[in-house]
Amino acid sequence: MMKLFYTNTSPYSRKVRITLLEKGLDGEVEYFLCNPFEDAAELKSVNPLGKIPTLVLADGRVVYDSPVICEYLDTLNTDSELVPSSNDSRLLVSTWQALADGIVDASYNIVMEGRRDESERSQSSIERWQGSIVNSLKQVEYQIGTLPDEITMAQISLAAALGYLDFRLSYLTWRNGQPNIAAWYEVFAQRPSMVETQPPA
Ligand SMILES: N[C@@H](CCC(=O)N[C@@H](CS)C(=O)NCC(=O)O)C(=O)O
Repeated sequence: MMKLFYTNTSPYSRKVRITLLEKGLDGEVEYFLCNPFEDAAELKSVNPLGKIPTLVLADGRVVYDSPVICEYLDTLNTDSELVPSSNDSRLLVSTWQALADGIVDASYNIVMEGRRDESERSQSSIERWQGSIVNSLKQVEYQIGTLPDEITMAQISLAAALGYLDFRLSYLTWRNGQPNIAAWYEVFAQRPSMVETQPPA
């Protein structure tokens, strides 16, 4: 049995959980709730970075971070090919994943910055991260038609990012000015893997 260190609110963990469900591997994982900022001794004993998601394989090997975990999970069966094996498709999908993960990175940074004492908070950093989210969303709106027809890590990563924007940064109202992304997400968000992994209200 594999073991996944995760939380219900972590967008990177959600990406992995969606992947597990889409690959039909959900039953092969023990889910271990672990807040990296609190009781993280066990997590740190396997991952020196102390970050979630972290996956421990049945043979004890430890896998992180989220793109590496998802790439590994994709090799476990051939039910779907979430990371395409052909070079051009893989490049497209991996770059989509990097863009979506970058939106998550900037969003997560804003959330963490907001938790700092006001005297330590950097407004200029927050504005810079918001700028990169806005720019990235424009790019996604423009290139949404290049998503592969079949489900891949591109769609899963994008959906995890948009879900996190809704969850933590809804004031950015990302749907405004991005009708194509909004229409795409409305359909994708209905997948059971998305519904099951929704962050708590
Ligand atoms: N690039 C990593 C990012 C993982 C990450 O930053 N996870 C956050 C939770 S959402 C975390 O564990 N933070 C703890 C910390 O920064 O110490 C991935 O894709 O897995």
